[in-house]
Amino acid sequence: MDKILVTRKIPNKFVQQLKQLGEVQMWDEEFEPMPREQFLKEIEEATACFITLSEQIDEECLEHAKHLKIIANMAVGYDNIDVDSATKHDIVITNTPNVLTETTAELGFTLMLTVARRIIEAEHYVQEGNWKSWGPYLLSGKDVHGSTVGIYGMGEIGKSFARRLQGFNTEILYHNRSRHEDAEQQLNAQYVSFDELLGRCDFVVCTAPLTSETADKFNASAFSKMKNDAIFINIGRGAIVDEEALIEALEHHQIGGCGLDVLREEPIRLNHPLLKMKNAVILPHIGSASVVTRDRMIQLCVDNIKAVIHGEQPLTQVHN
Ligand code: 8YV
Repeated sequence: MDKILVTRKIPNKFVQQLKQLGEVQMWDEEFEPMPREQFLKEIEEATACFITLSEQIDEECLEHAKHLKIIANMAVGYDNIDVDSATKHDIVITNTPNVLTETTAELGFTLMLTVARRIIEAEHYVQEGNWKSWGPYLLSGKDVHGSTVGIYGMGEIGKSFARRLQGFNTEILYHNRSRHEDAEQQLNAQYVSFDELLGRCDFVVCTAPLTSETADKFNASAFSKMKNDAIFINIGRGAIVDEEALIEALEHHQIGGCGLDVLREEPIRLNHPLLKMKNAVILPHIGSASVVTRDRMIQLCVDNIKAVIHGEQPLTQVHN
């Protein structure tokens, strides 16, 4: 009988589907990852494995996975997986593209407006009893409408973000490793170099995946090229940003503010300097977190596992 390892507690409706395919071994915690040692032990017997970003799939893990045919990653990003090694071990890797595009772009947009209009500061101001009177520039922020917005990473989420900008009368610039003529024609997005994007934009939004090309792309040099009141948003991956350089840039008013849904180290440690900065809004990696989208992501993982166990092509296989 096939053994299916699930490294996080998922709703029973999905467990029931997996039980039709084999014996299910599920880690019973929703907010805590399975300890690495236990994971390495459990994966030895598994034919299929459902994982989240908390699991690192490296050579050590793959060597333990003697019977494994598929790893279904509950995320579109798969920088937690050594895909080349997995391919050598004949293990199929799948991710969850498309189903989360709109929800993730929506979170990015929320974050941009939140930082631009200083919503978190404003809410704290009210909660802390500071709202005594009205002032001409009280908590005044920055307009998105009429601004220039730069998208770094014009994949599906980048395009979805650009679609949302259409109602805001913005100039849209983008930088990507390759040009996207569909985005240029349909969304009026203009392809520019990375430096031009940094220099011209009022908002710079990173939606890129983490790769060797994007790692540390937003470093001291990048922040020094941005406008002093520019707002930086990251919904891609934390390691695309040199956080020390970002903190310096915020402290020295090289940029105006930032909104981050992804961090180099997740969860962020409570004494992290970014948490003390008024012009930084930090979220706990909730880009795709709507109930409907999380359901769709889990269902896609289940469908991929089902296909591989039945000897069919998975729906969304990752290739390097
Ligand atoms: C997920 C994400 O919420 O899909 C991704 O790559 O970053 C998010 O949508 C997260 O990865 C959960 O595993």
